[in-house]
Formats: sequence, C-alpha cells, structure tokens
Amino acid sequence: MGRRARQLGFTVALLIAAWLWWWEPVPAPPLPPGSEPSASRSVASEPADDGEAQPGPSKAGATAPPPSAACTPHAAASCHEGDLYWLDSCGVVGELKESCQGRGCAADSCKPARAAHNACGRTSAYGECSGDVAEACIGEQLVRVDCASRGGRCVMTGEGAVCMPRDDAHGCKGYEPARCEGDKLTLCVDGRWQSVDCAARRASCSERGASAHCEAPTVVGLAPLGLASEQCNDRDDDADGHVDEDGACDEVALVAFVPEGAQLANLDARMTEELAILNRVFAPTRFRWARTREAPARYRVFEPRHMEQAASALGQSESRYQAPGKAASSGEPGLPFYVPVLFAEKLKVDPPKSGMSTLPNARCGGVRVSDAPSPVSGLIVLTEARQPETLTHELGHYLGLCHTHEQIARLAVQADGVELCERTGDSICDTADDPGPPGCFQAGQCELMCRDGSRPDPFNIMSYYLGCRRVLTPEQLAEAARNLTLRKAWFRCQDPRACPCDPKLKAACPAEMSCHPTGSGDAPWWCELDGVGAPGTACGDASQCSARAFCLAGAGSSARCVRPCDDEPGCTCMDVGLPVRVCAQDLR
Ligand SMILES: [Ca+2]
Ligand SMILES: [Ca+2]
Repeated sequence: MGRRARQLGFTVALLIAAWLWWWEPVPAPPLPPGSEPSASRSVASEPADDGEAQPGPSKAGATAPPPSAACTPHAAASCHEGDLYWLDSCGVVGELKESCQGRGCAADSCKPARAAHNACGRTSAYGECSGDVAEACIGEQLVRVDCASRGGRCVMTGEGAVCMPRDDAHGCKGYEPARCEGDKLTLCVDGRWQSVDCAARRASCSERGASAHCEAPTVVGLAPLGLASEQCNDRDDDADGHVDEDGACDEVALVAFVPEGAQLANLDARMTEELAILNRVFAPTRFRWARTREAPARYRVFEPRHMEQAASALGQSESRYQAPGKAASSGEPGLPFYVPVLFAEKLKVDPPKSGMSTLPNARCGGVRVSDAPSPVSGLIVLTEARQPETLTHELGHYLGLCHTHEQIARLAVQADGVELCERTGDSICDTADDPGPPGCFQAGQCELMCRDGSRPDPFNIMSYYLGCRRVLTPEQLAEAARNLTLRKAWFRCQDPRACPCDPKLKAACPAEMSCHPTGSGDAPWWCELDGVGAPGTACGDASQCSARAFCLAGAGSSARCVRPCDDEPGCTCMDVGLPVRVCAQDLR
C-alpha cells in the first residue's frame, strides 16, 4: 500500500475515534490473566463546534446509547490502536474483531507473526553483555557495540546492556554481592557502587541471608504530613469550600520540546498516536499536548548526564511560577502544571535506547532508589527509535512506576510488617513476577518462556517486552495517580521563591516536602523535597531530612534531622535560638 493511502487510513481512524463519545467506548482488548481492564475509556477530546452539549468522559459501567438501527453492524473491519475492530456500515467502531497480540495491523488485517528466530536469535532489545561487547536487537537487527574499543565497558543495567565509561573508583560489574559497611549498605546498581544509608531509614545493615540488605524489626511509620491538594474526586480535599477547583479534573498538559534543527520523522502523526495510547492506558486520567516549543540544538543528541539540568530548564520555561527576570519566551500565560517531553533524535547511549525519564523524588514503586537529593522537576526524553507506547512507558516512570523486572528488594528496607510484594520485584502487588528479558525468551511475539518458570505479563507497559506492551494494573494506575497529585503539588516549588513556608505549621509544605531553612534573608524558609533521613538521624544538609525535619548541628555532636516542636507526644520543645523550637528527642 502506498504511503498516501496509509496516511489516509490513519486520518480515517482518527475521524472515527472523534465520534466514539457518542457511541460506546471501544471495548478493551482481551487481557492476559491477572490483569483487569482499566476503569473506563473515552476518546472524546476537544468539544465539537456544533454547540451541542458534550458528554464528559464516560464513567465505568455507564451504558452507551444503542447504535442506530439504520447502520448495519459488522460491515467491515478496521485497524485501531494495533488491533482489528468491527465497523458498522456508518463507519462507527464497534467491538474487537481480532486481537493482533501485539503484532500490530494494517488496513483490515493483523500483521503476520514474526519469525520467532529473526536475525537477533534470542537477543532482545534489552540486550546482553558478552565481555565488553554489548549486543542488542534494534529494529530486528542484531547490533553489536564493542564498548572496550571506545575505552568503555559493557554493563547490565535496569535498561539492559549499556556501554559505560571505565570507572576504577566507583565502577562494578553487577554480580558482586552487596555488603555492609557499618550501617551503610554498599551495592552495585547499574554498573556503579551505590551506598544506601540504612541508619537514616532507622534500619540496620544485615548480611543475614543471601545478600546484604537494610533491615528493620518493625516498620517505622510516620503519618504523612503535608498540605492537602485538590484531586479530581467530587470532594473538597483542601477544605477551601470549592470542589475539584483549579483544574483538578482538567486534562494533564504535556509540553513538547523540539530541539532547534532536529530531524524528526512524522512528528505530528506520532504525537497523536502516542497521546491516544497514553489516554487509553492511563484512563480515566487524560492528557493533552498543550503546546510545542523549541529547545536548544544541543538536545538533538541528548546526553543523559544533562537530564537534571535539562529538566530544570524545560520544566520551568512554560510554568506559571517563573523566577523573576525569567519571563516565558512566548506571550502565552504560564501553565499551573505540565509534563515536559523532549523529542531528541537520539540519546548518547550505546546500544541505542528509545527514551528516558526522571523518577519522582528518586522513587519507584514507593521505594527510594537513590540517597542523593532529587530535583523537583521531571523530564521525559523520547528518541526517534521509540515505539508508539514508549511515551506511556516513560510517563509510567515519571509517575513513579518501576520496570516490572525491577529488583527493588536490593534497595528496600526489609521489615516483617511490610508485605513481601511491597519490598520485592517492582513493589507493586498485582503485577506478575518478572525476571526480566535476559531470563525470559520471547518464543512467540508475546509468548514468554522463562528459565525460572515465572509467568511475567508481556503486555504490561512497564515491561521490556517490546511490541506487546499495552496495559497497567489497577495498583500501578493507583500509584501513578498518587504521584501525579504529588508532582502537581511540587510543581511550583521548582522555584524556591514560589514556595516559601512557615516551619511553625504542621502542614507547611506539599506532601513529601519539608520546610527547610535557606540561609537567605529574603526567603528564610522554603519547601524542599524530602530526603531519606528520618527525624533524629544524622545529616549533612537539610535536603537529606524528611517528615518535617531540617538539619541542625547539636552542641558537640554531629548534625541531626530535627522536627519543629509543638508539644506533640514524644517531643519536648527546646529553644535553640531559631524562630521555631525543636524536638529535643531528635537531637539526642
Ligand atoms: Ca477544594
Ligand atoms: Ca477534589
């Protein structure tokens, strides 16, 4: 089929999609065992201009009006979001005719099953290291990169085989066992030695069992404190007398950033398709492309080391909360919240990767994966090598989801009071165990054979089984929704001057932020993201403290995370010459 015909087919699919609100939602594709259909879906987006009242997103279980009697059902079949659906004689999409099992479709038929053994053999997109040679299947071709010839080494990371620079001081291979150094856990993560401070988590480092880990006898739970933020739930969450105000139920804005001079193929069509997948997978949460902006040309080939810096620049440039003298380049008013999405040509990574994202406060599945302070801002970077669902996968990371093959047990505090599924795997209880692509072989397009007998779900968006991914579990969706609320609340605090606080208040800052001294006269206290340090534990600076605590040097002892005191149980208030009294117990 010619290119023009394909484009036409795509346009037709979109026109049909725009009419779906009137009929019934497209049924979800058949789901693998263990998953559940997402609560609702609706393809309605922009209000039509005919003046008719528009139905909102359909609620789960709502009944749709019956198709018009004048239209004959099952008149034809059409490819829609990778599967075949029936069309009636009026061109309206009906129920699923045939699932293409992740192979995709063209016109009115599923694409043929790919040979199980293509040029890549058993090597997946995730790839493998053989010595310092990285091998990965990129576009059905086996790509081999000799990392050593470039002065590097091959490392198995959470994103598969990657060439990394040699690093005699901090480099590791990945199979070295974790060990305890005092109360610090030392382990190899993504090719570098990393330190996890068990003491800061009020845990101890234990070498009991197969590998060292942080261990606590009981869960130390501190009630989450923070300003209530308005969520889309028909309730007045922040008790200001208004329900779901300030756009709590609006579509979430995505801002596309395109580097100056970037060569990007079919960008508009790809963005439309990517948004449709995003809205189907994250339903009922909805997203929209709010605006497209130019980014510096140096981001055409994106250097992952610049992630934080780029996130801070692109995460603020379209914001309503501008630092003085940094007015938005365009005349448009700043947005109260948005997700920056950078369309780079490629990432400066070998073998090539399709995208990357920051995690919210360095957490995935609710577990902190790094002790380093985390930037408030987030960023998603997509490359030309991406799959249609890569944006959805990266947004999952942006909203705090791990890969399904994550091994969070390495980093999570092991405590009896916490469910095993919350401190192992991806820390989500309703996802299937996934040993990851190296341990599983794609025998058919979406049929996995795993060495250890596991039955991972190749259809999960957060997996690495490319070509199959299309769903999130209810618990993944709940964790993503929780993090969306947090990210919205944190957004203004990208600029500390937009986020002053009063340390005397219990709820001074958004959840998971604490009121910390800045050391500056004009804005003495501001909300900063929590670190790993529990109250009463040692700290180097305020960014390491959590649960309302800030870092205070005691007389003759090391600095501690201390809470402001308000005569609450367990705290004796103590005057230390600051505007707030502090909890004496935290300084002991
Ligand atoms: Ca409210
Ligand atoms: Ca609400």
